[in-house]
Amino acid sequence: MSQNAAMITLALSKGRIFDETLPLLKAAGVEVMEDPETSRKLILPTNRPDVRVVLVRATDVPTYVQYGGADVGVAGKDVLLEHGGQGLYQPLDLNIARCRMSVAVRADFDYAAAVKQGSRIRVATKYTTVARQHFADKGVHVDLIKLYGSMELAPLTGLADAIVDLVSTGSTLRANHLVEVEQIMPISSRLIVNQAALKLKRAALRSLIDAFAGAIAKE
Ligand code: PRT
Ligand code: MG
Repeated sequence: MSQNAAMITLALSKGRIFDETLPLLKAAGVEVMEDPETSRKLILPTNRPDVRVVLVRATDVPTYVQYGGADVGVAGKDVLLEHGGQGLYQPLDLNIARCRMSVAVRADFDYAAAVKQGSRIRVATKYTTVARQHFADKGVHVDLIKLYGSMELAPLTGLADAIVDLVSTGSTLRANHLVEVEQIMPISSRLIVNQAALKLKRAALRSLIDAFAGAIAKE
């Protein structure tokens, strides 16, 4: 548990999750006192002495909350599916940082032929859990290549036939002459809570969860 029993520690990642969580926090009466884009601090105070924000990588948010380095956090469904969700209570879909998980290929690649039952396809992705399940459900043998970024490059260089990646506007795919051939699932960010903290700091966490729920309902 984060050291102080009266303190609630909220884990956020910089960028879209931080930016899109701010209005929900504000509606819950919490205002972050520093701008993570200009500050080098990793722990940001808020207007509430009992609430602080810690900045971690998006993929590390579930890990911080699972082990009690933070009591609560905001993480994308993509990140949660890869993490597995152990030790996490997921009370709310915040409906922010929305996008979709999709399959994309080079425009000249015949995806329909490549995913005929019993066939084999080479897929590069950061999201190996989701991709493995998706192709297993289709009865397609998949060779997965784990990447940590710039997935779009894989089909262009011959590293893979296809990628599984997040798509929002589609402009990254278009800029790299890739086409989205299948949507796997819609993605948004969830509020996650450490299960032990929920018992030990029940009143404080409940009121924060309820305030977030009220803020989402208003949108
Ligand atoms: O960027 P960094 O390496 O630090 O970490 P991160 O990529 O894990 O964090 P961040 O802040 O980029 O993403 C945090 C969360 O935002 C993700 O876990 C998703 O749940 C959500 N999200 C929403 C997105 C996007 N939209 C999105 N478009 N995450 C990534 N992208 C990327 C996508 O991977 C692709 O490279 O944006 C590109 C596509 O965007 P379009 O608009 O060109 O289609
Ligand atoms: Mg990113």
